[in-house]
Order: sequence, then structure tokens, then C-alpha cells
Amino acid sequence: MKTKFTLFAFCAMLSAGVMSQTIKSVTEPLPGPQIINVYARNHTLLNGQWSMLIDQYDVGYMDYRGNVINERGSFFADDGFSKHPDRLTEYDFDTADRLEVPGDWNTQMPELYYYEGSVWYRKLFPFNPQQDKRYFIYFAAANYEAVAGLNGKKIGRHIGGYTPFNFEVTGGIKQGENSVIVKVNNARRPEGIPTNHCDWWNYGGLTRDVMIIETPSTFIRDYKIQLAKGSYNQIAGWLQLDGPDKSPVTISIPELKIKQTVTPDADGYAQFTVKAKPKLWDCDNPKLYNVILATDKDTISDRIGFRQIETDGSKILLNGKNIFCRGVSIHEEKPYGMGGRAFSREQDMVLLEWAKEMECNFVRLAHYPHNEQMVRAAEEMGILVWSEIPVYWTIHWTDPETYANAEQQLEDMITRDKNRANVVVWSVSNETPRGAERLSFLKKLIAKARQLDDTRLVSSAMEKEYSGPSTVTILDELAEYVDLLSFNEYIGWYDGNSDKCDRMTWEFSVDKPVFISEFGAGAVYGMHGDVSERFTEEYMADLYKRQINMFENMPQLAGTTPWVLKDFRSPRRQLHGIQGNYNRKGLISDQGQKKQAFYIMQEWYSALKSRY
Ligand code: GCB
Repeated sequence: MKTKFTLFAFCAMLSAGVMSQTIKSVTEPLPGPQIINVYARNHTLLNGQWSMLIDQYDVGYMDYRGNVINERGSFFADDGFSKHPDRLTEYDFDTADRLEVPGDWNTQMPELYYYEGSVWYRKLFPFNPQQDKRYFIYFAAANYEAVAGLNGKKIGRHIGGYTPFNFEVTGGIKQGENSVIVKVNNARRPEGIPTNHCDWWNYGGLTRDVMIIETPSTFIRDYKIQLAKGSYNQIAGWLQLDGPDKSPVTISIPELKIKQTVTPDADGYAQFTVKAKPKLWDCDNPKLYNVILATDKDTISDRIGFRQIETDGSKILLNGKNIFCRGVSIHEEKPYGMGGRAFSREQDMVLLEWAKEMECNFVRLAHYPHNEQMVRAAEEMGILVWSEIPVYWTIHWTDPETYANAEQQLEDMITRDKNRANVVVWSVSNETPRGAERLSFLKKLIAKARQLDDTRLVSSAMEKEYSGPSTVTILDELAEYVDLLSFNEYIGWYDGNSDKCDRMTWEFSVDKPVFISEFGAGAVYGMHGDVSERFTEEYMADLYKRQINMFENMPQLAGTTPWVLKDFRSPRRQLHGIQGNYNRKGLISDQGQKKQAFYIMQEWYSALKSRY
């Protein structure tokens, strides 16, 4: 698929910034089309200590009338000019505090724990640009809005906290010392994606890697290489060059003895199909092949797996075989009480190893795209992934800017991870309220996801409803448009006591796989009591047992992702001594201790494993 930016999306995103900060004019460009597989390119990480300034009133960006200040007068002008003796300058990056990048700011400084607003980041770095090369600055994520500058000049703006973006800096990056400055603002916005109300911590900052990418003047920016839909002996794909040269590209998979050369069209785009009978990727044997794409000037390699995912009535089929998705939902938070956003392979591996220990073959990466290493690590471990965008609860359904923002996040998520064999579900929303405007918004997103990628399932976490006193069902009109009948229920926690599970009967009028994307209960690790006492491990464990009994009477059930692997921070959770700003529905505590319910799930999943 060719990446394109519509004028509509461009204007929409600019004005999203205008509305949220009452800034009177915004002129920064949007990022360029996303470059994929960046870790396989020549790159220089800009991680480490960055100078930082907390700017509650955005004084480094706009004047006291609300007008955007020109670059020379703003905090972007980090050069001799700002330090001229005749000038009053009331900031100084040289003497400022420091923050570690990647990392959220909330868990690095006590005064930033609850902070929601702007923080300026600056990094000085030496560089030696080569002639005939192009350079891009790449941010793996910045929550929520970032405006970036290089060597005193603004380079662009991006909205959305969990997807990567890049700006071209060829010509701007210079020999010797360079200065990159980024203003990151994490103020919640009613019109945003997510909106201003959600159940997780609004971690701000440069939360993932920042790097300079080097490419030849024409390079392979994007590609998709997967089994053709429905086929086991044909690989289908496309690639997109970026740059003036349209010379042929060779795709090789040495282990399969594949070598095919294609000639891109005038836009640098080429499609291809090739006969092949790869060993299939699956959870027991997550086979990945080296795939190399090369022009005479550029080479990029990836590790790609091949598989089919489809549904047949109420079954989910992986490579034609009926599977049960033994899953768990995960937030992108560090394990072992380290606090804050997870961003490294080591942290991700701990979370995934826990899921494996619980006998999972599936994770729901909630409620936004997680970092790329997480998805890749899961792929190597044979763990299937549900990936979603933060269209969560009650967002502004009729605002075209909100829609453009959601669609951009969806496109960026799919662009980054479309070659990952383990990603089997793109989910467009979570617990959104039924209604005509929401339906048309989500239908458009679903159609977009299918247009970008027809090789995966598309879904949404819906909500259950009652069609009788103890008959539970799905009445959501969205059920017709998604591939999975997936929904969150919380019978026995928000909905009655745990024994309510024993009385429920489920009825579905749609013949699709039923997928319980959330259920659960809160418990403090080590807090014991009677099964009827909320927040004890016993209540939680008892609820899990009853839920499992209920599941055993749901023949259409094809997967579950209990909420949630690990306790996570949320300002909604205020019970002193119990929650203390933590959602306690983790099967594992924030300190890494396994609660009783963990072992109940483990037992059930290991029984299911031998049944499928
Ligand atoms: C939900 C949400 C999830 C919350 C969870 C809870 O339905 O999807 O984000 O954290 O419930 O714990 O209430």
C-alpha cells in the first residue's frame, strides 16, 4: 500500500494542535511517510541523558497573546542568539535538569509524577553526515504531541502517543555538534485519541527510542511480504521506494531459494508474487526466514514468518487448524515495580515469559500499540498478538479531526507491524458506547484496516448486554462488521458477585468466534480473607474458577484475554492501602508476585492446550 497524506488529514492534525492549546497559528509540517524496520538500518541512537525544561504555560512556544513565537525567540533557538548579552533569556538548557530517554517523565522526577503539560527536551550530539546520504530523525513514540527542531529550526509536529514518526533532516544535520529539541505535551484532550478519560496512567515524554537513520538517496522505505490470502504456496507482497531512482529491486529468501527482481513504477511502487512452500510459522514452531530486499544502492533485511489466520463459523483457524487463543491482556508497563512505561526488550521479555508460564499462546497488547521489540519478541516466542489503537470509551465521534487522528494511528500501527506473522488481530476500539455516529466512525476504521491489510482479522472489544434476567448476549451492531465477537464482561466484579457467573447463559445470534477480551477482579497480592471479601486473593481466585466454569458452557468460545497480566498504574484507583493509584486486577502484582488466580488460569490453559 502506498503511504499518502491527505490534505484533509494534514489540516485536521494541524488544527487538533490549535484547539488543544489555543495557539493561534501553527505552521509546523507533519512527519514524512513512516520508514519501517528501522533497527535493521544504519542508525545512531540518541538515547541517554537529555536536558529538560518543564514548561507549564508553554512560554517557550507562544507569547502572552497566544501567538506562536518565531523560532529565534522560542526555546527552539538554542544557540548563541539566545545567549546574547543584550538579550534577556529566562531559560538555559545547559544548566537544566536531565531526563533519561527513552522513558516517561512521571517516574523519573517526583515533581513530574502527576504532571500533564509541556516538557522541552534537548540533546547535543556529534555527527558526521556523508555526501549522497539521506538522514531522518525517528521517534519510536512520544506521548502525546511532539514538536521537534534541529539546530534552531523547527522540523515538524506529530500527534499520537504510541506510534512512530520520522522527519527528514538531510541538509539540516551538520558536521560536528548538533542540537535536537523536542517539546512534548501530554495534556489530555477531549477530542484526542485517547480522549481525556481512560483507565491507565498518562505517562508523558519521549517514551521510546530516538535515532538518526541513514539511507542512500533512494531507499526501500516500506514493504509487505506475507503469504497471499488463503494460499499456502504463494508469497505476495509489495514494496515502496523513496527517492528519485526507480531501479530494480531484488527480493531474496535464501532458505527457500527465492530470488525475484521487480521494477518499480514511476512512484517507486512494485507488487510481486512468488511461488513458495515455506514452513509455516505457528506457536509451537515460530519459524522465521531471512528476507533480503536490495537495489544496487540499498539493502534491507528482515526476519519474516508465513502463516494463515482465518475464521470459519465460530472457529479461529491458524494455518487451517482450529486454535483456542489462550491469552492475557497486557499494559506496556515495566515489571518488578520498576515503574513507568516499558520500552526495552529485557522488560518486554519478562512480561512475555510470565504469559508463557501461564501457558498463553496469545497476548492482547492493550490499549495502544506497544513498542516494536515487544511484538518481535512475541513473534520469536510463538505468541500471537492482538494489537489495538486507543479509541477507548467515549470519544468525539462526529469530529472529523478526531477521525483523521484515529485513522492515522491505525495506519501507522499497521505500517509498522504488518510483516509480523504473530500479529493476527487489528482492533479498532475498546468499550465504546453504541450509537449511529460511533457505528459510522468505527465502520470506516474497520474498512480502512481491511484496505491496508487483508491478511488478518479485524475486531473491537465490545460490551455484553442482557436479553433476559440471566441471558447474556451481544447486541452491538458492530458485530456484523468485525471478524470476532469479542467483548469485555465483568460478571462477578462490576456486575454482581462472583456467584452470578454460575447462573448465566450465553446466546449469540451471529456465527462468529466468541472472544472474551476482558474479565477479572481486583486483589492485593498477599491480602487474604473469605471468598466473599473483595480485593482478597481468595475472591479473585474464586471468581476466576466460576468464570472458567461458565466458559466451559460456551461452545462458541475461541479465546480469552483476562484483564490483566500485571497490576498497573491508574489515577482512577483511589482506595488507600488497597489500590493506591494501581488497578489491582493483575494476575501478578506490580512487584512481580503471582496471585492465586494466576495458577487457576495456568491450570485451565494447560488443560486447554491438550484439548486443541
Ligand atoms: C475495562 C477497560 C480496561 C479497564 C478495566 C477495569 O473494561 O477496558 O481498560 O482497566 O475495564 O479494570 O475496569
